Amino acid sequence: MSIVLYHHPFSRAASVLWMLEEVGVEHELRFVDIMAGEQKEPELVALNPMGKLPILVDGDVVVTESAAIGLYLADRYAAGRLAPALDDPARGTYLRWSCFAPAVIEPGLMAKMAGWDYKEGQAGWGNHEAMLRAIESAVGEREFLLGAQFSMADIIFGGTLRYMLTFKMLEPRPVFVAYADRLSARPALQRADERNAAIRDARGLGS
Ligand SMILES: N[C@@H](CCC(=O)N[C@@H](CS)C(=O)NCC(=O)O)C(=O)O
Repeated sequence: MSIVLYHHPFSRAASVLWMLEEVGVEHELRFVDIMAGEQKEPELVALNPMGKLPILVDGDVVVTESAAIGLYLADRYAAGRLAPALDDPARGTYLRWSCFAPAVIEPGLMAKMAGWDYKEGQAGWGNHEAMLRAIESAVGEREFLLGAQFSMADIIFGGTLRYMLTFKMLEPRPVFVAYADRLSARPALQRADERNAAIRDARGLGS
């Protein structure tokens, strides 16, 4: 099997499992005990100098950064289905919100939660209320980010939103919750959740 995901169910690798389920490509999971610090072992640092999960290895290709893993998988194995074609104008919206999640939502919510002092004009994530309005504009009036068509951008962006809502890092505005509910209905997400829970239980990791 050529695709290997270094995985722990309490890490962003849990969302990559959802990506793999949506893409429908064969893969192997390799458990990394992040609580014991295995991600800092030389073998893994050789793959990801950050010493972090997730790491996806596909033959000779190593991809880290959850968003990059999703974009890679969609382009390589689900082009035209989970990723708009290179000449499809929808690709602009697709890339826009795929990058917005790690570049704006994640640091923006972390900054808010940790009470960071920063200049909105200099920090890439900017103003908190503007970020919330941007999220609303993305999902408020359409089923998925591209309209009726679900795409990898929904896993990258929506996966972040779901996580932030679950851990109460994002205020539960009705349109955010409704979008997260639409994502929760995806069979591939339900399969991924079940597999993550089974690994958690088998390893006695608690919830
Ligand atoms: N920007 C990275 C973040 C990766 C990350 O922070 N991973 C966490 C788990 S979700 C991790 O490995 N933490 C363990 C550590 O830093 O030692 C991504 O999106 O993949």
